[in-house]
Amino acid sequence: MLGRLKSVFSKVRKNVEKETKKPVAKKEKKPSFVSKLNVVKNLEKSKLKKILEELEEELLTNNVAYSVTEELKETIKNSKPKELKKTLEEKLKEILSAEAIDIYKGDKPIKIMFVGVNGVGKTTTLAKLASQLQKKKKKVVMAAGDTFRAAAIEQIQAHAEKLKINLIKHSYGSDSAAVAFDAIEHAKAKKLDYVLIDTAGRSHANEDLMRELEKVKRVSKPDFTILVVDSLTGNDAVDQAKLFGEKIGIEGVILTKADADERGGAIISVAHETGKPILFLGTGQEYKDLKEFNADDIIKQIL
Ligand SMILES: Nc1nc2c(ncn2[C@@H]2O[C@H](COP(=O)(O)OP(=O)(O)OP(=O)(O)O)[C@@H](O)[C@H]2O)c(=O)[nH]1
Ligand SMILES: [Mg+2]
Repeated sequence: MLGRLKSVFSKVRKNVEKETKKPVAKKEKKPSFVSKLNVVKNLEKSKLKKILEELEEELLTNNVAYSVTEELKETIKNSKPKELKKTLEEKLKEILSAEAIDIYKGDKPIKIMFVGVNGVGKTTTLAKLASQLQKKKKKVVMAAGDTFRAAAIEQIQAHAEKLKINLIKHSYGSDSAAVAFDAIEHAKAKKLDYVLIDTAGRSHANEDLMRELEKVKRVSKPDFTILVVDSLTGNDAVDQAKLFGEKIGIEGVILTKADADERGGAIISVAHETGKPILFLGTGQEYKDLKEFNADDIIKQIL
């Protein structure tokens, strides 16, 4: 999934290395040039421009946001040619290592609300997390907070039945906040560990729907509001993350469909633009396909 980014970064390193070596051949004629070349930006101007333009284009094509691309270019320019890999490693680490949150710690019941635009994978991800929590011997209740989309309640009910997990549901058209509230009361009465609250998908540009989501949040006071983002949506993923972050407030992000994403840039972009931790990557359609996010692993795959 990160193969394309790997080749982009390996190419820029090779290009810089190639250009760095050139003046060494002319060492006798121009010794001063060699000593001046302590950082990449001292490369011959036209060569540097070409290398960086090529990099920029390739990063943008692979869903790396413009702002991140600019930062990466700056990082490269200021790096010592021989230390390019290390400098990039540090930069990516800085981008990907937002202060972690621990969804396994807190007072019972721990309430997690899933938000995001339509079809990104909220309900599936909620069910995957429910299944993983169950494996950790945690007692979970799910709240069918999507009372809007046709068949949304049946969809989450099917997961609840398959996983043998309690589901609190109301009828279609009812108040989503009330469903969440009832699920929390249920969890308190039964001394459960987790309440996982599903919500209806909505565009971040729809003010009314965003207000409704604010209400669910106000009523349920989740410990963690998690934005679910589809990695395939590219730059829109960044806009979603920014707007949901501003309007609703989020503690972390889950990127889904990483299994189908050949570009990989969404990971870097979303992490950079939100400053929030990526908690998991969705890597398929089955319950097991939710992998804890590990920045070091990702960096190893990129560089
Ligand atoms: N390949 C792949 N498919 C996924 C992943 N996560 C979710 N899906 C699929 O994406 C589709 C939409 O998933 P849902 O969970 O219904 O998405 P949602 O955000 O709840 O959708 P709405 O409730 O309509 O807003 C389903 O077909 C899922 O199986 C993933 O990590 N990888
Ligand atoms: Mg859903």
